[in-house]
Amino acid sequence: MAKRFSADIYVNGILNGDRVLLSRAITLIESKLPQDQELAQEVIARVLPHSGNAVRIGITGVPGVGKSTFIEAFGNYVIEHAGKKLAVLAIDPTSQRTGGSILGDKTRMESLSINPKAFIRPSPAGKSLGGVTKSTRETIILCEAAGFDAIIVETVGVGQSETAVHAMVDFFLLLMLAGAGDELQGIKRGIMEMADAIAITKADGTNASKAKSARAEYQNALHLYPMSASGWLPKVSTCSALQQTGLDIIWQTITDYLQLTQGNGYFEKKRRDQNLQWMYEAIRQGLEENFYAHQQVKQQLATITDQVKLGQKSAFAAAHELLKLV
Ligand SMILES: Nc1nc2c(ncn2[C@@H]2O[C@H](COP(=O)(O)OP(=O)(O)O)[C@@H](O)[C@H]2O)c(=O)[nH]1
Ligand SMILES: [Mg+2]
Repeated sequence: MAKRFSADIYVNGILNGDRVLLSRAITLIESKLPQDQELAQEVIARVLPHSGNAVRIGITGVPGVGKSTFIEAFGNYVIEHAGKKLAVLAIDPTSQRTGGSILGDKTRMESLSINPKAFIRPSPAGKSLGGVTKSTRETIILCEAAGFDAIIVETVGVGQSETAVHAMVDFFLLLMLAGAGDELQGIKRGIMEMADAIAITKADGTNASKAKSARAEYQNALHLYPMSASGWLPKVSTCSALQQTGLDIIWQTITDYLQLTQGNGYFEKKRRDQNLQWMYEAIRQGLEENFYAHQQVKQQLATITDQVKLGQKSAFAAAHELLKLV
């Protein structure tokens, strides 16, 4: 077990932008030990008033679309040209198995990972999507309190992770390849609808013209969607992380979006709604944890599971019986 400091040390460290203590506090958040969780919650509560000042950007796209390479190039751009301090987090409930997430390919983020104005943190291992989501939300708060004013949350685009990321960011960017076909890219209708911008990646070399026509195609497709409550019309652009082109347009799109939604109140409303959603999810998770930790549930779960398996009890009756124990 890692050494545990007092809450004061974590809080002061974070507020002073101490990266080591920030990292340690995130480890605390990710820990399953009840003592760690208790301390983590105290630290979060105390730094919370200092959070909320970053632009939170979600990035998704199928494996191979170029997320890691893009985040490296775009991250450096945002630091250099917008003067931001950037934290890069990931939501990847599979990272333990595949090693596929940000630090799995740290080589693609070599320059960003040594940039003193960047902080890169991989997805916590060995957690369910719900667990990863909770840790990442809390990590956003700590990073903001530590002075990071741009947060990128990457998702590997499996299962429900896009929805989870969408629910914790201000701006959602979908990366797509030209000519790969929607099915090939695993793009379910819902994901394009969540996007505030789409960037066609790898728009360089022989791929440049294909990327350009894909851009027009997707922009047309987006016009068919109903106008979002934000009043924002999603933008499609092309970029090349390799040649570092199109990054400025994407950053400009994000600033345009912020200007519009901060002006019309949508930004604040979305943050408030997300906050409530965090609360309800925390309640649901707390109830579930309490349930499974309950002594009588622990004692009877195996027996009742067997009864359901053998058809001696209906699933509904079994659930009801167990729920009554708590
Ligand atoms: N030509 C070109 N190749 C790229 C570009 N961005 C990424 N790639 C390549 O695409 C592959 C997948 O990139 P990666 O960033 O690992 O994708 P991820 O799985 O979405 O994180 C790698 O071989 C990259 O070198 C780009 O802008 N142009
Ligand atoms: Mg990657």
